[in-house]
Amino acid sequence: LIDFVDDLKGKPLGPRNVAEEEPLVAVIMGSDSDLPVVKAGLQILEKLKVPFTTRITSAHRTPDWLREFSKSAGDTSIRVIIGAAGGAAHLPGMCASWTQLPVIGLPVKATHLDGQDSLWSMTQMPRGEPVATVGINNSTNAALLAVRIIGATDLDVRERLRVWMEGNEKEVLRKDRQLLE
Ligand code: RP5
Repeated sequence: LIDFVDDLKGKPLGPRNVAEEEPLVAVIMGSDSDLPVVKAGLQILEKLKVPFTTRITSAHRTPDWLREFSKSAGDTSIRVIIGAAGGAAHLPGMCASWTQLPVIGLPVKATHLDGQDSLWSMTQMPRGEPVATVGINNSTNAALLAVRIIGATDLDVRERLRVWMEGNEKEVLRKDRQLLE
């Protein structure tokens, strides 16, 4: 990837609705054992300068805490929630039932079923309670989807994403040309 931060130099930044330090994305997970998977997504949020917060809110071990967090998230600076979980993976679905914020489900490969259990669980939400689920362990896409949702109304974030995508395109084209050498 190109250093997209360099590409942004000299470009004006648009006004922000929320102070830089206030999190726009909450990344919640069922266990600290999910962290290694979540990490790539956090790096994306860091790169694109989207402030985030991370919490451990297990649907089964700390149900009251998950409920409290989910019910109050909408009263804070948070605009999108990424819910990472393995196994039964009820976390993002339960979270979605307690908030009107968009919830992105990140299925984590944590059991002998290789994350398929979590993927299926997250996608089988009942009508009226959507969870936007990404691929197994794909925290990069979970973060990028969160960035897109924020970027729908935050032109500053959208511009950073555009530059980042341009960098990806250049990189793939560079590899394509390398094949001919
Ligand atoms: C889920 O169970 C967590 O999200 C994690 O992916 C999985 C295993 O948790 P640990 O037993 O490693 O804490 O709730």
